[in-house]
Amino acid sequence: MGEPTIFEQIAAGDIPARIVYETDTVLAFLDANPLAPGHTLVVPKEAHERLRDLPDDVATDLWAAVDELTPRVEDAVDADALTVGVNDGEAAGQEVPHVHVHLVPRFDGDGGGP
Ligand code: DGP
Repeated sequence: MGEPTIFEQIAAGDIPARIVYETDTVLAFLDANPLAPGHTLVVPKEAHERLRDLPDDVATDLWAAVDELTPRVEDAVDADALTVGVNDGEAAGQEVPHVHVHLVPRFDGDGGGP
């Protein structure tokens, strides 16, 4: 076993984070380097590096949480839309080797986006 990922350490309570949602298998917390107010990361508690590595039950729980959280995050910051994304692999910009889904609130005319 390798070193626990930073997101496993957050799930274990060893690193503080602004946790906004938790189930037995999934955690969501505010991104430490937000692209917009309310930028949230949704992660499986179990560490898997790539989407392709997720067992079916973990993937199901992760996407169910994303589905539940998208309206909540958007409404919480009164956003007009959300960018929902996964950097799946280093060449795609993935810095933390633990699957995470970005929920980035978007505002009319904010000029951002992938
Ligand atoms: P990515 O480039 O897709 O791997 O995004 C990693 C995100 O993780 C980046 O937006 C910043 C965030 N992040 C990294 N370390 C921490 C941390 O210790 N706490 C929190 N809350 N977010 C972190």
